[in-house]
Amino acid sequence: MTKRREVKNMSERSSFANREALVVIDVQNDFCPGGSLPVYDGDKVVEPLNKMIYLAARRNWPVVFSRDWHPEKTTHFDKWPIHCVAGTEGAKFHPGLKTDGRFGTRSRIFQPENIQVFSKGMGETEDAYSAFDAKNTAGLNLEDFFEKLGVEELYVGGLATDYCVKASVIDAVGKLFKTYLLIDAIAAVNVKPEDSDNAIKEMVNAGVRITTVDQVLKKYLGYK
Ligand code: VGL
Repeated sequence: MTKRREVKNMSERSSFANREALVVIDVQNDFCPGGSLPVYDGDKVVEPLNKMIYLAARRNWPVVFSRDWHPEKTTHFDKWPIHCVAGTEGAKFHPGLKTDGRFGTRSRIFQPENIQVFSKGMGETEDAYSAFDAKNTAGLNLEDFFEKLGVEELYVGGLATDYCVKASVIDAVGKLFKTYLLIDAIAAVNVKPEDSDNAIKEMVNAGVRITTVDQVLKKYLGYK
């Protein structure tokens, strides 16, 4: 397979291109305990993802938060309980998630230059499991956003392993991003108990690389 960096002429890119980016999938109240479509232990992803957001802040990696942002009426709710209706409490990000990406003290602040929310599933017949179906407030899709920033390598975590994480990761690999799944920063819906394992197998077969938050922190910051 051609490497992503061979797809576009490098000279079109900024010399300050960010090679890596963090993608946080759908860490919203409705997918967490107490929500309308709760993932068992869904909120366990918040702490490891905050560590990754800290790393992104330190290294100035772009950070993307995707979110389900559904209309009140959608065929998506024929398949699922009503969840993540745009503007509702359930659609908000988990309150513990560091969505501003801002760390440090007054004298030394770290915050990624590019930290953005991408919304999906706004159409009335749209499932939009994949973050690559999402758009930011300017109407830009995720692939074009990464292309502009020179991003080639993605670290992905969030909810849920067997739906939106899987769909996003498989799209990412298909679009030739070198893609890492943060195995300790995901959780599954598990309509059937084996769904999580099967989803991970599918992602691995598609070409994702498995890693842990601690491994990534060690690689880039030299400690956990
Ligand atoms: C999701 C089921 C329905 C997810 C979204 O975010 O994984 N799962 N809608």
